[in-house]
Amino acid sequence: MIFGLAYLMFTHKSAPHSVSQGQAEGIKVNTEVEGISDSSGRFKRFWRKPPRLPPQLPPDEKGSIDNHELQKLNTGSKWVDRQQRVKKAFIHAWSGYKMYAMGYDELMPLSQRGVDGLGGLGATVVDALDTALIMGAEEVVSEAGLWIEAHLSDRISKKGQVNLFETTIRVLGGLLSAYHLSGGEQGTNLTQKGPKPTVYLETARNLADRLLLAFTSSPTSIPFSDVVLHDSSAHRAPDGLSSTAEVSTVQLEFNYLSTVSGDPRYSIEAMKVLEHIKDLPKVEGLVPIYISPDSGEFSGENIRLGSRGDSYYEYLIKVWLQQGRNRDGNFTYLYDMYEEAMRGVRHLLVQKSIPNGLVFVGELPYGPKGSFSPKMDHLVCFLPGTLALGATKGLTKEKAMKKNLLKFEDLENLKLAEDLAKTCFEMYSVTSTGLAPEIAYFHTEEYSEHGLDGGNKNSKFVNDIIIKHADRHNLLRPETVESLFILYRITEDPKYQEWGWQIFEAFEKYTKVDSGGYSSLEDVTVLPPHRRDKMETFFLGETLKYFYLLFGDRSNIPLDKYVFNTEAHPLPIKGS
Ligand code: DMJ
Repeated sequence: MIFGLAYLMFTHKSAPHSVSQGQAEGIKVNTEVEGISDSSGRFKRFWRKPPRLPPQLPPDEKGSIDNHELQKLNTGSKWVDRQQRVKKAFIHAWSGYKMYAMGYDELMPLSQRGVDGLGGLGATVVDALDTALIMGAEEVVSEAGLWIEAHLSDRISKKGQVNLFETTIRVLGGLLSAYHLSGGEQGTNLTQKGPKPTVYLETARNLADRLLLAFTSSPTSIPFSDVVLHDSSAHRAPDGLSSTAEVSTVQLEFNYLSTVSGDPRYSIEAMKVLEHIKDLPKVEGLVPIYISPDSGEFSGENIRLGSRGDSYYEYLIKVWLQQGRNRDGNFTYLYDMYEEAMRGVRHLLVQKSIPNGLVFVGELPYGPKGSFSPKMDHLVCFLPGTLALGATKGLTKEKAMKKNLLKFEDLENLKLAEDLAKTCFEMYSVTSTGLAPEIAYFHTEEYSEHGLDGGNKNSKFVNDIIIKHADRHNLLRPETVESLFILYRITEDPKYQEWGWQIFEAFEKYTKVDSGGYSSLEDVTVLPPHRRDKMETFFLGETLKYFYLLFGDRSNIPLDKYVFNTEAHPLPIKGS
């Protein structure tokens, strides 16, 4: 074990700069620092001929900037520029939505109209608001805030069927985050714009009171999947089953609402789900993707960390983290479930591709006795971030090591996190557009298919990753950027920022719509890619927020003080 630990510590030291040649060439040297220029030979000359100072004199005494300081300034302002590019992208996305779809759930940027795909609560407005607060996009804060104040409560009382999970993570989560970030609960007051924080809290309660019916109408602790807002009724999904990830991904939001409202009902109902799942039989901590609200049992044997399974694992650790340093023993079961599940992932789901050994997480569609499928949804790319967070609990790796907080298993999880983040990044690099498909398969001894590569013949991994025709779309999803952000914060390795920038540039190039907004793509393997005419709410709520935070200062929403819900809405950790 001691050798294993030493091995992990040595092999796991991140390379200080593993940016590829092509990437490095694409980096613009910032010109803001006096005496430095990017394209002219002056830059090289500056370095070749250092000023003739007596070597024994420290540079600061001569009033000059030393090389290290200069490099730091240069790098710093490069990321300030890049962060501003993300803010511009956010404003472009918002302006398209505002112009053609204000008040609808989503923008169709090519048809220049709105569509209600999530029940009609203006989901983009609420999903985008805390991103605007974090970026200091004051006009958006004011437009979104005023829309919420004027319309949302009315919509909540009049609209029809909404999905419990989608509405909780996007709308309830967005409102609660906006409440905190605009100064409610003496949170971080990021703005004077928009309505008073209590407007967000009251709207959140109004919504949650109806969503609660999904729990209280069910004969077990497992909620129904849908609620009809106008008649306050709750319903099963057509096949009677709820998704495991959906029922277990509402607790952060309901817990926080109980804390700030003083009403314990929200938290009690939501936590019953996890307490109930704790006692159900599992496969090395892994769970099937369906669960019945009628029997309270899992249904089927399909195990995966992609759709319908993903955020079950994410919330086990995040709900535990949410309780803060003084969390009592009542929550330890969540940490134990998380650790057991990650052991199960490492044992049953992780394999390496051939010929180049990309580490990936596959699926067990027929349970542990059935065959392994080397299929990985882009959704699984949340896992590197969650694993890293679970390992250091939001501290930097350096600090956690110094404080002797990392167990052998934490180091294993951190290593897996870094390997998987690399795979997720390569899912982008391997395609012609530089954007990931919705689903990838991995070439293994047991599984191969020819003629289904991503189109980028220069990628080393073009034969490792297989992309089927039906899976070639890109919905502007956030998971990889989310993991790059968390891994950058935790490992402090700048390669994660560079990878993020490469992905951001690909989004800019292929998904930006001139008249406003960004569009999903039909096929990321062909140039030019066909566009799909939809801007998902999570592009503003998550993808652009994570880019912005990845390129910015680590003190902005620190990971040991906030926990992000699965839709990237930060909620404060108790006592922080
Ligand atoms: C988001 O709504 C959330 O991140 C959810 O957990 C998974 N799917 C989308 C983003 O891809």
